[in-house]
Amino acid sequence: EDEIPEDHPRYQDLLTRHRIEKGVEKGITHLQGMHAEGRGSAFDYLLGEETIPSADDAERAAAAHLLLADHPVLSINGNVAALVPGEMVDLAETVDADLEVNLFNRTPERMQAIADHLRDHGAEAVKGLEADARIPNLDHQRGKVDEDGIYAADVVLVPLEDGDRAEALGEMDKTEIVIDLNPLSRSPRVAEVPIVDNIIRAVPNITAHARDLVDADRDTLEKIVEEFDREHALEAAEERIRSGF
Ligand code: PTJ
Repeated sequence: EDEIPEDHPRYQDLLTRHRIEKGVEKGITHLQGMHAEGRGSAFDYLLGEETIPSADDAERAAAAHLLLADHPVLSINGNVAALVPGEMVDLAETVDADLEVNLFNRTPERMQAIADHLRDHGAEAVKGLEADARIPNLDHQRGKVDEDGIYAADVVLVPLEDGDRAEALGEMDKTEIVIDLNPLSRSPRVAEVPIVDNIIRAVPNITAHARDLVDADRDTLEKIVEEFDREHALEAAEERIRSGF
């Protein structure tokens, strides 16, 4: 990372690619994570590589949901762990959420490597290794969750999530917050709060909103949640990608 000059016009994109490559080398990120990153990077280019106003609104609504939750859980996969490990730990601490490793391509080695990586970045407890509950209507491997984690959660943050799982989680009556750069992807389309932004910008911004709102009363938080318009968030992102404004 030290080799990438910060004034390079595509600094953030190069940094992201580098982190994913390192993640693959360390056994954290799946090879498919590189393809996912490539797709995300193309959408980000079209968005102007910035947090658009509708994404900032979504990030504020996400912070309000997480603060209102009884049992919020942040889901971590191989791309999330490579890109924003410390930032996810910070967010978990700020909103008092659990961190749970939940993989599309689940292997015991990657589960362990990611849990260790999160602990290296300051996480105290990491869920996902028990896998003593299942998300209904999903195949055995992908449905594995912790009974006292995602299974019991009322609000879940699932960044870069696969469409089937996003749908199955939504059917479990959870409030789902999805971060995905593709506004046409099924995951943001089934989410109560779709955040169309790069996870690298989105997570620190959710944390900043949460810090700002941490002493707010329930009425204020509920108003932010009610006023958020998910359809508008999806349309505004698509409009920006298609026409550049
Ligand atoms: O670590 P695992 O085994 O759980 O696998 C994780 C990946 C991401 C490989 C797996 O879930 C997968 O294949 O996902 P998809 O179907 O490729 O979807 C990834 C979505 O994330 C795509 O819509 C991308 O546009 C989007 N995306 C990629 N990078 C970013 C992103 N969204 C936000 N920020 C990014 N940096």
